[in-house]
Amino acid sequence: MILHEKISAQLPAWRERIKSLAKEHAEVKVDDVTVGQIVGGMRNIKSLLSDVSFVDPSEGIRLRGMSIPEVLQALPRARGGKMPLVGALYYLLMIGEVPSNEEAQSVEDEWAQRATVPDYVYKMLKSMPKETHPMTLFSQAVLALQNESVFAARYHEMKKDQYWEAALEDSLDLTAKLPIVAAYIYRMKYFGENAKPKYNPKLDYGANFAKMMKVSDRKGYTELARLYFILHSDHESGNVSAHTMHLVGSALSDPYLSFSAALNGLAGPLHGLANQECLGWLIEVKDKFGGVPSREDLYKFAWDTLNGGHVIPGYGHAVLRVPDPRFTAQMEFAKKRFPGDELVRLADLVFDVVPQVLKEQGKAKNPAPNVDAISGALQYYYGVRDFDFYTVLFGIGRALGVTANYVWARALGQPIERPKSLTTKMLEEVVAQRGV
Ligand code: HAX
Repeated sequence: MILHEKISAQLPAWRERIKSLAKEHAEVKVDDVTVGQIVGGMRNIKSLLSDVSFVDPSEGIRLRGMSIPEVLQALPRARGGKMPLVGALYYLLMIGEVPSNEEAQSVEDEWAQRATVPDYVYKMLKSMPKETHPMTLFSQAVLALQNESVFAARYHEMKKDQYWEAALEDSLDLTAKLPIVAAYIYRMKYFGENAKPKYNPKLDYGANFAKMMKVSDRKGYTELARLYFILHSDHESGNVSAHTMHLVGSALSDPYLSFSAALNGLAGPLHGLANQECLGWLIEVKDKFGGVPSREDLYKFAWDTLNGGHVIPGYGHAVLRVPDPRFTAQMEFAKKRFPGDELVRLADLVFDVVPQVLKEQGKAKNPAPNVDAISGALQYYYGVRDFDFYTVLFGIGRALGVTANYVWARALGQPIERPKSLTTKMLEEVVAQRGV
């Protein structure tokens, strides 16, 4: 298998680099931790290691060193499409190199071979109460699939340096099954259908997802699915979903257990659920004003949201200090394909007004839009209008980045994570001793 071969070839050199850092340079200081960071959600403490992606606050995400426009330009495209193959992105995340067409296709082929979901998973999903949130169903399905984990089955017979191979098997299996599970949840929950979605091995990952979702503009939605999964794949390792995957995986919980936990973090309104919240906010504006409001009306509405004690979803970021390039890529997609769409025009106006409002309020360190400010509007355009499903879509994309990180964490023998906590009294004593 291509990913296995390529990682095997790279491993000796990577292991040497990590060994040298751990053995010869362990005492070198990287950062100082402040009281503000400890009481402030560990913001910006440099304490995680990932070579898969990096977020530059003034520029945005780089996936294996490549910016979003570079990724969209350089990766092999799906036949007849303008967007790259999702398999090409997975290759890039796993291997750190832009694949050839054949290499990208071989990842797509791996997925096609593994794209089956056991019956008991469908039965379990069907038996849940109707009102269950789709993210709960999605996370449950991943947990149920844990039954199939190669990592868990082989754990007792594997040596430590073989963990990554089982992790790679699980990662390919899991990522192959996620679009099927997600499409099943969508059709079951909102359309009352129980047919098991069928993955067509002749189509790529994005095209299969569009087919299984049964949207009316399949061609357009195929391109959006490819873009969406690529943009949502990774955002370095400190965000809640990626960090959860890393933390749980560090206990050698297999990729299914770890990813189910990551999804539970993604389901929080300050993280992945923000796309659902954001579209809800846009529609509230649209309904209140009977369409796209004037600048003045929107300005007042944004202030009302803040004065009501709410955040404006889709704006602000813990690390970024500029408009998120993932927002920009989605906005460009929408403006190219359906510039007259009311929600897209509204999202554009919000982009013009809300940063100014947040600046005036003076609290948010970053008044610019993040990935969620527009993603729901695009789904809405293609007829996927059940907001609470949007975080599931995010989850499919996020699996690509966090499983690549998981494989490399096992390959490089990253240890169990265990930071140290202090009591409030201890912190106060530190402050008193320093005399500040
Ligand atoms: N609207 C109103 N207030 C905001 C705000 C926004 N969009 N963004 C930040 N603030 C406020 C914070 O609530 C905080 O207020 P308090 O001091 O009263 O607690 C203050 O500004 C400082 O926050 P910050 O340091 O700028 O931001 P944080 O790192 O604490 O939080 C968040 C980052 C993304 C959680 C935050 O900007 C937010 O809540 N945004 C809205 C929700 C959202 O869009 N989330 C999705 C983020 C992207 C993502 O992870 N997607 O999955």
